[in-house]
Amino acid sequence: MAFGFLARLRNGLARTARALRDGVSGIFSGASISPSDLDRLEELLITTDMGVANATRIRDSVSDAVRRKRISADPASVLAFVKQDLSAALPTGSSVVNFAPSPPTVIFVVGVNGVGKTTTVGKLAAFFRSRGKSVLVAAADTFRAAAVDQLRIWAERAGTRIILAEQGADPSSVLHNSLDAAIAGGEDVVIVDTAGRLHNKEHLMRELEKMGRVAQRAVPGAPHETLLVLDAATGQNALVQARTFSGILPLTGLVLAKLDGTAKGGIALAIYDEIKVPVKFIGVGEQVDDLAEFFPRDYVDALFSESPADSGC
Ligand SMILES: Nc1nc2c(ncn2[C@@H]2O[C@H](COP(=O)(O)OP(=O)(O)OP(=O)(O)O)[C@@H](O)[C@H]2O)c(=O)[nH]1
Ligand SMILES: [Mg+2]
Repeated sequence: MAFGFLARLRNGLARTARALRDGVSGIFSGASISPSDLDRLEELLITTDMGVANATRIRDSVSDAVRRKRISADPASVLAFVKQDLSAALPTGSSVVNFAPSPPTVIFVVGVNGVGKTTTVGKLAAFFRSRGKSVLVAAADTFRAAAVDQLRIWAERAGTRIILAEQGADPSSVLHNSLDAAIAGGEDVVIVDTAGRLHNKEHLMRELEKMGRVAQRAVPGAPHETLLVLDAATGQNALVQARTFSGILPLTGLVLAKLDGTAKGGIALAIYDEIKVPVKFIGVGEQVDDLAEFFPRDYVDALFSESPADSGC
């Protein structure tokens, strides 16, 4: 691994961090703070997609802190204050993966088309492999022609077994075969790639429900995780998807993919506030190890760091 986890996270969030730093430097001159400065701060925070509630709370507490002379009006003090405010609102630990009491642990990876499901399945496979687990991936996206080949390449990269299917096969039968193979082979984790697009939303949801029943019959308590992948670059739209899916499927966690390509990294914080499902992983690139467990405090640190990209690394 070229970078340690924190450097990777900082690199992934560099665009958001830079937008915050440059924005705050452009607003606060160090002398005094006017109401319009506070409006601009609130707008800046909203552009990172951290949510209106967070942005308004921070505006008010910055205003209050300056009035009480607890902080001065220079950019560094304001940034440090905002960071502290956000950190205080977050839990310290990460939400860990729910492992089955006895293997295999079954993980469904769901989401609308193009958000990064298949890539996440590949990265998750490598993540569990690197922690000494044996992994089998199930190519249950039988809807899209190239999906199986794409997943096969990821399985090779991650060094895991894969159960393939013909295009158009029943996803539930692929799942069934995969679970049989995992039980017979004593695999620790089965990660199931699913289709993002079926004929319509009802069809997609029915298919996922059916897969849930098939998993439950084969392995007690399965699926142990149903992870919804969201494309961080879609900002508020990701929130809408999270609300829709969580109303239909019992989600156990979220994966925020493509954080590296966006200055809207605040979305992880808005999701924390609004959706009662924890973010468990974040995707910060297209390589096999560009996946990290989500630790909220580290995340906020990275949002306010001078990124490695800036220091020429
Ligand atoms: N920069 C970046 N690109 C990503 C990340 N995750 C996925 N991608 C890219 O996003 C595109 C779509 O990813 P897929 O994994 O195919 O998405 P999907 O949800 O499986 O798509 P469908 O199967 O068509 O629904 C690919 O070009 C990926 O390389 C990420 O964390 N960062
Ligand atoms: Mg896919």
